[in-house]
Amino acid sequence: MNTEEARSRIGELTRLLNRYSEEYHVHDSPSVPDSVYDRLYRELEDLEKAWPDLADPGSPTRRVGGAPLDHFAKVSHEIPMLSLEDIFNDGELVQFLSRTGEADLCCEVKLDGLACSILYENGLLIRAATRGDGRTGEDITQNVRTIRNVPLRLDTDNPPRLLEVRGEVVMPRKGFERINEQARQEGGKVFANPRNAAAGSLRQKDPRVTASRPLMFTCYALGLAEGADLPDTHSRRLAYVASLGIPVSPETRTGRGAAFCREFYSGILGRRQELPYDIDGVVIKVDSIARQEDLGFVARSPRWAVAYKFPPQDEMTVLRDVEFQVGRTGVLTPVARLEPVKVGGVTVSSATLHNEAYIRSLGIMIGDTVIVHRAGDVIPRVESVVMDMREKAADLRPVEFPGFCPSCGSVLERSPDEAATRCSGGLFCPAQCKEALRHFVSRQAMNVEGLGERIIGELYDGGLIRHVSDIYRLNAGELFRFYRSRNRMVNKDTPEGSLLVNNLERSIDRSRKTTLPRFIYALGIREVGEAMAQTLAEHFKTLEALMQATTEELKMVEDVGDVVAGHIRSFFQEEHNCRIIRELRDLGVTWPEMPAHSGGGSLSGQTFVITGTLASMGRNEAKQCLQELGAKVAGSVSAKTSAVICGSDPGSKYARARELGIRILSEEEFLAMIGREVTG
Ligand code: JCF
Repeated sequence: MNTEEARSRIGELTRLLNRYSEEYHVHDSPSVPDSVYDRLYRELEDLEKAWPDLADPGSPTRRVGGAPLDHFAKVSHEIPMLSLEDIFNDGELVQFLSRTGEADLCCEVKLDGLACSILYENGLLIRAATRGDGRTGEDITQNVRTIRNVPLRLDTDNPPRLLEVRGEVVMPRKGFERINEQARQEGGKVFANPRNAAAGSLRQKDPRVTASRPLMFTCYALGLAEGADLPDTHSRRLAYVASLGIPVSPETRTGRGAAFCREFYSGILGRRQELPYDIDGVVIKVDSIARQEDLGFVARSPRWAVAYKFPPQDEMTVLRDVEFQVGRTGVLTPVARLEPVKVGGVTVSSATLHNEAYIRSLGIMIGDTVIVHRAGDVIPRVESVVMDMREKAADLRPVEFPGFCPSCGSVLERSPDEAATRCSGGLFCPAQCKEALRHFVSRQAMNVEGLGERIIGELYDGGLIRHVSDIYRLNAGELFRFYRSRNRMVNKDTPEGSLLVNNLERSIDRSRKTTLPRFIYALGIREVGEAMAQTLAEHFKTLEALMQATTEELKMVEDVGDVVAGHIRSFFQEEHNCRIIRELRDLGVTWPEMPAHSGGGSLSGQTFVITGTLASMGRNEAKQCLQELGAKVAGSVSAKTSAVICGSDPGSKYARARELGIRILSEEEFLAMIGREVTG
């Protein structure tokens, strides 16, 4: 290869790889497999090694360069980076709206991370800085270059001379959990929450460390701009920025008035847990830049925007004790008993401490003041210890780890890789048996209403049920006798007593008619959750086929690897499990045949993307309609998208679809396609 050929190939590879990287990290829709990316990347690396002078400053190989720093240089923000005034209730919202007058508004989510400024000169990333005090920040260019969704070069042939984009750097919750899990196993630094993890990762002296952290940037404003012909509203500026390949939030809507703001606020609050990153409120901005300039600033915040904060998810309380609970598969979970405290309107008196390694990494002691975190419906967790409160704590004592199962006294097994401690008692362990029973009757499994944790415990301890099949052998007479002998208030002659027993009998009977996916899930095979049970049922069609499947046959199923296949095989190799299944069927547990077709819907093979707000139904409902007809629903637009369904206020996906020449369907056309009446 001669120099000219190398130059052209380096240019081509740089462009290609940057496009693939953007598809992957910004749009979540890679058009080539990782293996192709890796091969081209290595080719580029080799060429750049052979011809170092030809390397493009925007090359993907240049993300991690530079040696570790011993300090961060100062950067002054020519246009100060503002903070937002917080509001907390509807009264303050109304006040804000009266200040802005009748104006178009742009609502966004408020990401809980670190503010950051990124400067592009002639389309190339040349500097990145923290917010600092708003006027002076720290130069973190080398670190920001390692953030995968930040383009090193703007995606345009005609870049502005200068463009400063401002936004938030966050660590998605999944990535946060992953790096913490790893840190716990390797004895590294464990972060209390994703925000701290993002901050710690961004202020790293060694950019290679930052590069190993799953960070994500989202632009929410512009700073300096020269030689750019900017649109005159905030929302259109975001769309412009997005067209350059800079990530912006998809959760952005424009509208007017208090009702619009309230709806956006509660809509996002309701979906808070579904978003992949933490948010702590919504931001409401006047959309017109001219109106923004009229309104101006007070002190350090603009008068044209507010942050409408969500109720906090963290509170402080005292750790009273730690107990160890045994789960269905024998795993011991340490549970914190807490001084009751209200978090987000719900009283919390216990919280998970995950596992022993977590307890050690927190350095927690009984009597400590702790921060509990409760998000949505998930189990509250102890997030951190307030070490400053230790001096005042009179009697602290260490957490004692049990040497034997607290339920059955069996030996505990500690697996080094899993960070889990397991009871080896199996079906001999009452705690494991009760949990298996509880799982079997749960709503997503056999759905036996009225058979909760307490009654299961009583029936088990009373010897009426041992295995799941015993549930279908219970009869009313036996139940009455049991409850009377236990001196309960339940007795055949009182209406409450007969009601309880009769209802229980009826719901047990109703649960005999089930579906194959539910039944498979109810068995409680390790690593077989609801989605896996569904997949297995669709693949094998009958329980017999699943029971007889070899490891090789199991591994042909999507998402089934060695581990899951191994668990399924060992479950059905256990004669005891097969006997219980036979008993269940003999006792009348049945399910209809799985439908033979699959992938036969009228829209099968097509992929849709939904953007904007649909008037006639929510997104989830629209998604379900499409899936029922065999279609796939993707989160972002790529060349593989069949059509984009566009509601009102469409986001950047609309622009992207236009760019790629992908078919765009109005809500009416969408409704017609799925065979729904078009109303209104
Ligand atoms: O997501 C955020 N944390 C966020 C912060 C979003 C915004 O639109 C902001 C901001 C801080 C200042 N806008 C301004 C002007």
